[in-house]
Amino acid sequence: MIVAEQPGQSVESSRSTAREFPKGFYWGVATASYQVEGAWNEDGKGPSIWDTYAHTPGHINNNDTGDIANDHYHRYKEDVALMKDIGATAYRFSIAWPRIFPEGTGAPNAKGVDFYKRLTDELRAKGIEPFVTLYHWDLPQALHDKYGGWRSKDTAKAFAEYAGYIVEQLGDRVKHYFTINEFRSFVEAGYQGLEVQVGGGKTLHLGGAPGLRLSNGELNQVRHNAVLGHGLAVQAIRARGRAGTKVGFAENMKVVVPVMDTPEYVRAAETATREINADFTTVLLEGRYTDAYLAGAGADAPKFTAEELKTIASPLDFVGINVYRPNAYVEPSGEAPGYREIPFNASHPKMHSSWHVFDPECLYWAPRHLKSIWGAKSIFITENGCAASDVVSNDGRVYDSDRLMFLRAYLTQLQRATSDGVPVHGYFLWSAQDNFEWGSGYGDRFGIVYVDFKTQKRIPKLSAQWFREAARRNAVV
Ligand code: GBH
Repeated sequence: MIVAEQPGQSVESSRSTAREFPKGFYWGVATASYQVEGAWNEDGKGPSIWDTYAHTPGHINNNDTGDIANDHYHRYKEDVALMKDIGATAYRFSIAWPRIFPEGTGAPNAKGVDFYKRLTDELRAKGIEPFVTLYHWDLPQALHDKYGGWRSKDTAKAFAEYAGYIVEQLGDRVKHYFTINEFRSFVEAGYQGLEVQVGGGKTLHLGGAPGLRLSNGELNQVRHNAVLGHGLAVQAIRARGRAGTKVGFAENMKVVVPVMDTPEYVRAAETATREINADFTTVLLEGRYTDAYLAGAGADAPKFTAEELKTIASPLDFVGINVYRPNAYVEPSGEAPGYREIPFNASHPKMHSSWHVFDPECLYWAPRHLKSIWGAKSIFITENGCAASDVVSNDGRVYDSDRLMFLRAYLTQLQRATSDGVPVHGYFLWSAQDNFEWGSGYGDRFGIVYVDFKTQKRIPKLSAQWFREAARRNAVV
């Protein structure tokens, strides 16, 4: 139907409404303590399992470490100013637990707490909302030595104690808290030694701290202790936080994409989503392990009580998910479990990281499933982004055209979810800056700001220019 006399104007007006996000939508950038802070042994900080792991030769690409990283601990003011420049209205960062409790438990370290007070003051002065992650994998080494880390429920209890202390200290300036970042990643990388088939007969080893290779039974117990730690932390935050303090988790829920958007296929995708996330997202939101999960684990199933399940599913204010890739495509099946996974074609497009399968639709389906399966009322995309082979060109700029493609395509799908009524309230781009990418060291660049790690010079990339305009218009541009 042709309604416009002046086509140009009509395109412009439909574009601005069609691509807009809801009012008040947060445009955030994200980082994590070990990946950016540096200052690994300053101001009374205790060592973390990542300090130990990265200091062991052979663990990290190029034997890189996070000892200095982005030196964010000292340069936080410059970094916050840069966030302001690129239009971010929120910053998701994590707190290094061993800065607060160098021994994991016991006496807090005032200088560690002070750093986060200075950082959050700076953010608030610039009108950037702080979102705190309490655990992004840098467990105090002392808890690993004392308890075996997450193998013990004592670590879960210590985590709750630490979480309660943080909301007492920062509650006047920070409203939003995520307990644990990516349960699955740190458990499987650190306690199993994750191996990923990347095609062409190649296997990728994605190990992480503390570098263990546990049996299946022990591993399932670690998974359970981690979700229990989350639940205990939520209770501690409710008990010790102020009115208005909000809490959720940040999990990389596996994303299931239906082959097509029809009721039967969507039902198959929802069934698959519950089952393949049974050990984390499902138990966190339902307070029960699915029958199929327990039957599949058999004698290796975790040991737990009914009381613990209730704790694990303590009511939340929002759900955070890190979304990078689709994990499965499914079609319905007449046989149990009611869906069939479709293999990924070898030619399926990928981003720069070997594991990073490209499909913007995962950023549509992940939040839609959260709403339709579990009735989520408030959702944050706590991470999304991609690595790219960024270089500084002769004119001094960084042209990350592939990241630009990625962001525009993925955010178009996220916008589609919000216009379908899925309650997504904010988006955090990973990452605010290039940083220490775990086992890949400084070899994988995920930032929208380039960092020269020799000089600590920061250069906003082309994608930062795009992000600023999108944030300013609250729309896909
Ligand atoms: C996130 O995890 C982290 O939270 C963040 O610290 C990190 O820097 C960022 O993403 C970028 O990597 O997905 O099945 O192919 C990374 C997510 C999960 C990616 C495990 C690699 C390998 C298995 N990682 N994944 S798979």
